[in-house]
Amino acid sequence: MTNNKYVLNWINEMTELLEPKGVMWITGEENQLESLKAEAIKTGELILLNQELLPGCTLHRSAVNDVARVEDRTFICTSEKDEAGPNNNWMAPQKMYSMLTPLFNGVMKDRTMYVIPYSMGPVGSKYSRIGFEITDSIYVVLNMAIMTRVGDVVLKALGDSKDFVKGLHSTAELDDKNRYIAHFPEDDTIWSVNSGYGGNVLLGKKCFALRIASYLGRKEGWMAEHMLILGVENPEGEVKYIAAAFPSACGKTNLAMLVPPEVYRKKGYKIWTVGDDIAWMNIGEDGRLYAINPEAGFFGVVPGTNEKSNPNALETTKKDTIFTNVALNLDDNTVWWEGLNDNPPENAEDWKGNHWNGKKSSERGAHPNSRFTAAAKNCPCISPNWEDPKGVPISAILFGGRRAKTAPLVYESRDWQHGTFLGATMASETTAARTGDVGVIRRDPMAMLPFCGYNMGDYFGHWLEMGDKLKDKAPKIFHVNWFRVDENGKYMWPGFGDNMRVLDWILNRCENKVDADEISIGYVPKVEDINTEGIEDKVSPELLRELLEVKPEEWLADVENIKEFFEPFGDRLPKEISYELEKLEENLKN
Ligand code: GTP
Ligand code: SPV
Ligand code: MN
Repeated sequence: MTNNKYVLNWINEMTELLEPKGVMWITGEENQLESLKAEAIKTGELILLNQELLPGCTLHRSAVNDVARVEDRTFICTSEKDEAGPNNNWMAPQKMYSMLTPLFNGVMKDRTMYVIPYSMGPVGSKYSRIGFEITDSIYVVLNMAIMTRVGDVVLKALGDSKDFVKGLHSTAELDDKNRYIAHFPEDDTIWSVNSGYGGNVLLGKKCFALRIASYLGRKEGWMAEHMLILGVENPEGEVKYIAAAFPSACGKTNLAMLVPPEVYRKKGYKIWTVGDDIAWMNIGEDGRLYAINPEAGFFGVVPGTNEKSNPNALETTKKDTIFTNVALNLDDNTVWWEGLNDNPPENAEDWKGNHWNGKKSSERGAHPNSRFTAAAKNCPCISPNWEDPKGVPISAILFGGRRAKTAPLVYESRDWQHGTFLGATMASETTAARTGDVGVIRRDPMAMLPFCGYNMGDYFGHWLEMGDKLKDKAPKIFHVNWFRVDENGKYMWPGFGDNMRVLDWILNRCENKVDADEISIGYVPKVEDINTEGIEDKVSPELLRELLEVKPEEWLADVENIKEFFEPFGDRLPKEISYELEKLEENLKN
């Protein structure tokens, strides 16, 4: 397959460790992937869905105790503990290798070892990176073939270089105490064992494109971020790009594929999707910040996706999609999930494969973190520039999360340093995308808490350095919150397509077209500058005022919580961030 001696040496070493029944290199050819799919259907690893209604689509059920990322089993293994920081679980590399080696020893005796050469980013872009994933799971192979560019083209692009990430994965099916997702940033290596689920096993995604890449980005002067990328086309046909970091299951895919409200569509506005989860950002020749989407597909949250909330995502999943952990309608062999429609199937199987009557059962049909894996090229609003090797220039960066209170609908930072502080102090209610409690407020800087491959104190420093380099060409930084609730616990803002109205204000700010009020936390919109044409019945000026309200007592409580969160970072917390925190407290008290 390749003469690259670094690749071959490593593959030989791994083959000796894993003792596979056979080895198969993934070439990227359609017929190879098709025959693997057929094999997985035969063994039950995949269920073939109705091929007339959902051509090429399959359903996969993961083990019931293996349905989300496991942050408590995820490690950054650097020589120094401080390098990993208080934001990560740490173990010395040698200790982790020694602990995991016996788990991998002979683990593929009865299985085929698949070798997947893959590229994060368009093959040939100077910003792209190459990785290999060794796995014993066809599900992983087929997902990687959608989520990344795989096969011979990648080997060709690599040539004889030793610049690649070595990923090892085995589903293993051991006791779940033996589940480990270990990263060795100093060796460009990832070892994942005993999980079959998404972010734990699709090693190009969170493991490489965020944890390893953030580490590389700091060394090399670029950024790997948990951000969607979208383009807003105005009636004049100009496209401005926005990148936005929201924590897992907090609305990136939905915002990236937004359908503007009718009043905007009529005028000729359009949204183009570049990416829905990860952005790699570099300073371009003109000194601006450019983003590429390193992925080639979407691994999106299924529940809540419907014709109204996200028609583009729904359309994207109509062909060649792998559904994971949704309900199976036995009458027509299609899939169903909570929030698709009000008509759950009666004759069905739930995500665990148990017989399920959706009209009678009080149990869920789909797991809250059920997912679709679908190709970006099948998305109706995919940007014509989504594979541009130089990326797209970013005008604005958004931070946001799920905050029932405290955070207003939108506000703007005073400058890059203050914007970095906004990111560093982000918080959100936890979701089902990770195992653990749901709905608990936690601080999640830049939505990167589970994904930053090094000490977050240094990460904030890296953000500040990027700002120093970008100077007046830096994107403006904003904070948004679609999730504020009223006293009955109901969302106050309609969200989804109507988020366009907030993007509109943001771009107007970027072009100095509207004024704003400077208050303690930054700039907030004047109520009359948020366009509510067409939703006046839902969003009155009073409601908008409430959505934008900043209550000093809530914010001062937040300040205390931020201090507690920053504490363990000690000296690694940049002084600029401490300064911004002091200034915020002072502003709130005055
Ligand atoms: P990851 O793939 O885990 O990184 O998640 P994500 O950030 O892409 O989140 P996604 O867009 O899939 O949204 C997660 C959930 O939030 C879904 O159930 C959506 O229906 C819901 N959601 C998204 N946008 C909005 C919004 O504007 N308002 C409300 N109320 N809910 C939203
Ligand atoms: C997330 O949890 O942020 C995801 C899904 O995008 S996973 O790939 O599992 O990380
Ligand atoms: Mn994500």
